[in-house]
Amino acid sequence: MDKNRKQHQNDKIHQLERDGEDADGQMLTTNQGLRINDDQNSLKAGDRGPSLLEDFHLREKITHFDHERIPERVVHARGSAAHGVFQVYESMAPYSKAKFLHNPAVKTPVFVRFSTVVGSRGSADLARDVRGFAVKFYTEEGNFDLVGNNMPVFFIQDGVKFPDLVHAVKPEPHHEMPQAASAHDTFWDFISLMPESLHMIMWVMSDRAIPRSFRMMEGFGVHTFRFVNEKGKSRFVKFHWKPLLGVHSVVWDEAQKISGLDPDFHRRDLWESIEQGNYPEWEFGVQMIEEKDEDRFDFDLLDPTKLIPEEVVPVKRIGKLTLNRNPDNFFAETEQVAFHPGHIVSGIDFSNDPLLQGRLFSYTDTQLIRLGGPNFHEIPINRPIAPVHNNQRDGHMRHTINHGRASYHPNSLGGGCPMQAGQDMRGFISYAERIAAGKVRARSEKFFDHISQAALFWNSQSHPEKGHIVQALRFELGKVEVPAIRSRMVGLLAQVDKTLAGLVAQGLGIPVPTKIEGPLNLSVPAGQDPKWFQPKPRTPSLERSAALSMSATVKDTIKTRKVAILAADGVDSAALERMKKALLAEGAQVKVVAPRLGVLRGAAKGGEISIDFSFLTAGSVLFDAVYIPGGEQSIEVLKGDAKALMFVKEAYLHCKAIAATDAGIDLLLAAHPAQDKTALSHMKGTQPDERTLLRVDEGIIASRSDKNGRVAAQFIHAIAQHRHWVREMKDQIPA
Ligand code: HDE
Repeated sequence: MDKNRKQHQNDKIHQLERDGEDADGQMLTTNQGLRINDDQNSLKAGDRGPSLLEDFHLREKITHFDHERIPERVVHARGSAAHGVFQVYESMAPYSKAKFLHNPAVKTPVFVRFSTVVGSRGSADLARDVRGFAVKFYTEEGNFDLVGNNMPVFFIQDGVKFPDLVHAVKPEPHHEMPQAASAHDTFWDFISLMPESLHMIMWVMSDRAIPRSFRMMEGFGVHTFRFVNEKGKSRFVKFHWKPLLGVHSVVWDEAQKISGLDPDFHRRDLWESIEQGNYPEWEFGVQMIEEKDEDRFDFDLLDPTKLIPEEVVPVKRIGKLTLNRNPDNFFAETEQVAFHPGHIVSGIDFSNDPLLQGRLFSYTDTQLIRLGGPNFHEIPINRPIAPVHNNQRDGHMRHTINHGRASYHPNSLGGGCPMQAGQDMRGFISYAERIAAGKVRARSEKFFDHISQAALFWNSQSHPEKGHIVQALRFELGKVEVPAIRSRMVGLLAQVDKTLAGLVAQGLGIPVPTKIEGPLNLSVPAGQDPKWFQPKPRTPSLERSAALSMSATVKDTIKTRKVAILAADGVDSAALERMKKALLAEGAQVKVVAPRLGVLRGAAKGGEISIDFSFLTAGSVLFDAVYIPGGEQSIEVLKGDAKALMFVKEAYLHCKAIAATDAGIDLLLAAHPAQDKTALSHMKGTQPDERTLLRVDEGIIASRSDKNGRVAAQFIHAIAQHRHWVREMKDQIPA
């Protein structure tokens, strides 16, 4: 067993190992355990004859192969997962009787699956999309699944609209295009008729939809849940995951290029980080609301298109999630894991959010078709570590061999077992919410303000973030073919913000409609006649919320960031090694990229450097920053290499930190977009005061005489800022 696995044993891992298989030193057998003598030739009548039906090995092998696939998830098909642990910081017993939230010494095993929503199983990781963030806690009192997303709100308010939403966003049914993209007519047709989607649309059009890494995104339970304590007191609760590395994203141009260069970018990042011991971490946060305060908000707590601003109810950080072990087998674990928002433990309960209520039906139902029957809870990854005893029996692929005659309750033949657990024995009791209502198909009128929080999100974004939202909408609506859909959508955006709508309209070359084209979606306020619904005008009670912008996120670390060092034969190997050492000391990863693979000869005697990637196998979009060491000969080669020039140019246009020393500055100049050349040209061939060369605010750190090693320190600071958007204002040239 490797070190990583030994170090991170927990109750779930022990349990999984009972089903593990290891072929080291073993003989090849059939599924019946018969040793196979020849796996190269089928059984034939003569060496040129037809194959014989008798060949049970051939038939078994091919039949199994023919049945290897199961239906992919109808949504969230593309995913990646890891094992880990959760530990609470301090006992939450005053709020929840859930035992796994009581003892800070207890490490609860978890399995976490991240996903995109729209694309199929083989689609690219960097699609513009919501990311699933599903956590299965294997608690000693049963499994608790927190099946959330990386955005705190959702497109729709009621589960009954989910099939419509998914049909609209999936590839169009007549020609199955486009794959893993919302930029097409059916999606925007639906959205433009569903004003309740507007808040979520702002999130999906923001850079949150193209994360830098799963390790650098937030997670949200989305719906309001309940905490219930030992005394039966209930509080409403919203769940949050806060990444310790901060929330960071790539830019759209980059996302599209990553999808070509490495469609597994997020999957690889998660896998490699765990293999390298850089365990991804999140803090678990809760916003708790007293029952008596349920109506104090200007939106309904049951409405999943609204969030509770952190300024209004702060997020209390109550524990930490650490992912420390990759799965052994993708299919057995990541593909077969079955999450369900209805898997809860005593101390946690549901609210009446109509979207959550719809989900409570859907997830078991979907596993029946996807995993083939009602025994999916017996698949190793889904099995709780808490004991399971009940009178459910049989069905496809039953593993458990239940002993005894009695499979019913009450019984006397089995001594009345298994017994119901009283409250004092931690039997689950649903929260006894009082409900006095008529049975109606309706939603509360408080759900109808679709604009205020969309505007709150927009107003809370930094200038560059706003620019990216405008560009995303221009891109998405630009791909729409029916002009009326574009126009209707711009009309809705105008309800959120006139400037936003104006900028999008300008990119599309259309006017902003003066009034919303009706009728939009039909909706029925409680107790009233059905009517065509128009969004209520916005009534914001809060203008801005800092937590909604990524600009104020963690920016004091370069841990796990990937830095490319560009070099060719004759590179200043001493400078290269010096920079590499400084970056590694801060926890970054450093890769040498050169015109070819193999080993480089350094300028100094004896300096040999191994190359990690050639310009053919890597692009700047796979890195967070670039360093160009000097060495006249190396720089001459790189200047003549179109791919090396493109590498630097792209890194510049994607606003990444770039450092160059000595002759390295000449490559930077050669690759630099034309209009900025004047700003940099004073560096060429002169020895000016170093201060003028350190353009730290723009993330460009260049020096022809780095005697005191200032470049490394400044470069590290610049990488930690993630991106230097100030450059974006100057340069609109796509790389
Ligand atoms: Fe899901 N969703 N969903 N969903 N969802 C599924 O379950 C569904 C919703 C989420 O990594 C499916 O096992 C309905 C909101 C995640 O395996 C399916 C509705 C949120 C995952 C399903 C919603 C989510 C799923 C597909 C509206 C964020 C991936 C396969 C009523 C809070 C879990 C499966 C994994 C998966 C149905 C809305 C998150 C079909 C009907 C809101 C992270 O059952």
